Amino acid sequence: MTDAILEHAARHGIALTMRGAVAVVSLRRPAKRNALSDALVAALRDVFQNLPAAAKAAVIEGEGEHFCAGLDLSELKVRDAGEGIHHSRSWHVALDAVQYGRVPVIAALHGAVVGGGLELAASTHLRVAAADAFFALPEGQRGIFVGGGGSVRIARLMGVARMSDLMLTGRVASAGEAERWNLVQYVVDEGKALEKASELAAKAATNAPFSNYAVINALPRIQDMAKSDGLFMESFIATFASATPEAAQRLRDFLEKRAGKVTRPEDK
Ligand code: 1HE
Repeated sequence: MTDAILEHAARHGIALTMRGAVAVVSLRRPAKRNALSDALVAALRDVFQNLPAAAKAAVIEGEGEHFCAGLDLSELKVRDAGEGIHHSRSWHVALDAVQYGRVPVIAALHGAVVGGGLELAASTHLRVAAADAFFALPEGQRGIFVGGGGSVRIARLMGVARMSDLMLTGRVASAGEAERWNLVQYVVDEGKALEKASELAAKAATNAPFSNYAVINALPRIQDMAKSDGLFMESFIATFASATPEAAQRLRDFLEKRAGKVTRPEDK
């Protein structure tokens, strides 16, 4: 990660702070509710394509009262077909950089998680919502459609029927509904999402890097495959993982009683 990328990103509303092995990426345009301008989307791409080597996991959060109000509507204009496709594809590149990078990314959500903000959240690997988070897809009300990968990623998380409900009726989902719908994996008290996401990221950062890489890069691709292709691919990934020196060391550590055991959940 060069200083030039960081400075450029900071000018366009993206800040990066290292907290141990966790890169905290912050949307910093609170006056515009962290609306995603074209420059901010490009900065997000640059930051995730160039995370510092010391980063073993990342958190993405939004400054101010809301995680993200989605596409910056002040930049929305009538585009010809070519321009429109390039615009949508630029989001796909940026959000692919979040999803298919080297490290797991955890979203800390609060307030509005709307439109492109929800598409961004869906490109991360785990989502933590504060109790005040709310989720909506107001594209239909604005006369547009999801263009940042939502028709694939959001639909896969919550299902087409629920996504259609949000888009057709303007329904706004609460944090509790989002958890029941599989959109978020954790709900915490208001003001606690960043803390919880950082704690989870710090845990993920202790896994073997190749295992994390396989979870974030192989799992979603295997879901896209036919069952027998997926099973075949799984055998390859499992073999690569267990052939790493790190796997050999970690297995020895367990067998020689130097590694932690799996323990019961605290609430049981
Ligand atoms: C914005 C945006 C924005 C706020 N683009 N400027 N997204 C939406 O349709 C959501 C539109 N926003 C809202 O519904 C609300 O702003 C919120 C629920 C997110 C927040 O409400 P609130 O009361 O805290 O803030 P506010 O007073 O509405 O907004 C504060 C300022 O941010 C105001 O500007 P100001 O100059 O008057 O101070 C708003 O205009 C500005 N602002 N949201 C631009 N989105 C790849 S395709 C993705 C397609 C989509 O994302 S569609 C969904 C777009």
